[in-house]
Amino acid sequence: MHRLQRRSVFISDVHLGLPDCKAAYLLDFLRQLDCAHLYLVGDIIDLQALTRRPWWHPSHGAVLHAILALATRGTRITYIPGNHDAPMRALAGQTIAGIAIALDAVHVAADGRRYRVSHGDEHDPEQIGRAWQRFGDFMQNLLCGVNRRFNRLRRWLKLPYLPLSLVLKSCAPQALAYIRAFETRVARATQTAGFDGAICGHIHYGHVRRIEGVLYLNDGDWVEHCTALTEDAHGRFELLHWSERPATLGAAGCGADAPSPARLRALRPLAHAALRAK
Ligand SMILES: [Mn+2]
Repeated sequence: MHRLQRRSVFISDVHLGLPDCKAAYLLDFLRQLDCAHLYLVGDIIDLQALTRRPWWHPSHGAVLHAILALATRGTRITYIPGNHDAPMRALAGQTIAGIAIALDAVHVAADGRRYRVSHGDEHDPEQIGRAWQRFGDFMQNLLCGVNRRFNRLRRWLKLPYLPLSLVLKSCAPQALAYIRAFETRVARATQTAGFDGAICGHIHYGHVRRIEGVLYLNDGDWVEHCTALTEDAHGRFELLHWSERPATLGAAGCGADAPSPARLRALRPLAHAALRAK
C-alpha cells in the first residue's frame, strides 16, 4: 500500500461522539499515514456533545485505536485540547499512552520557521454571548443535516463525497465575513507574538493564507470538510481533503505566497478541484 509520508500532520475538530463525524474517512487517512509528528489540534472527542447525548460508534473507537497505533510505531503525538474537549486541558503537561497533552505548542518547521499551534477558540470575539453561541451551534447542526442528506443522495448516485458546507460557507457573505475576521485576529496576534505563522482549527474552515505578514494555516475539520494540514520534509505546508477522492485545497511553499481566497473559491466544488493521486 502506498503510504502518505509527511514530516508533520495537523488535524482538529474531529468531534468523536457526534454522529456527523466522518470517522471512516479519517480512519482511512490515519491508516495510510506515516509521519514523524502528529498534532491533534483540539475538539477531538466532543465531550460537550457526549454530556448532552451519550452516543458512540465503533468507527469512532477505531480512530482512537489508529492514533494509538501511530504512537506505538514511533510517531510523536501532541494533543492540544479545544473548547469541545476542554476538560482535557486540566491534564496539560502529562503524557497519556504516549500522547503529550499541552495547552498550545510551538512547531519548528523543517525550514526553521516557527509556528504557534493552538485550537483557536482563544481568538473568539469576547462579546459573543451564550445566545449567539447557541445560535451558532444551531446553524452548524442545520448545515450538517443538509450536508448529510445531500451526501446520502450523492452516495446513492455513486458520486464521491462533496462537502456542501464548504460551498455554502464560501457563498454566504456573513459566514465569509466571520471567517475573515477570525483569520485576521489570529494573524495579528501571531505577528505581535513574533511567530512566522499560526496553526489552528476551530472554525471548521481549512485555509492556507498569508495574512498580515504571517502564514495562517487552518487544518479544517472532519465533520464536514475532512481536511488535514501536512508539512513535507522541506517545511512546505499543504491542506489535504481526504474522502473517496483526495484533493489538495491549498499549499504554501517556503516563503512563497499562499494561494488567494479566490483560488479556494475556484476550487469549489471539490469535484472540480485539482485532484491529486494518493
Ligand atoms: Mn472548537
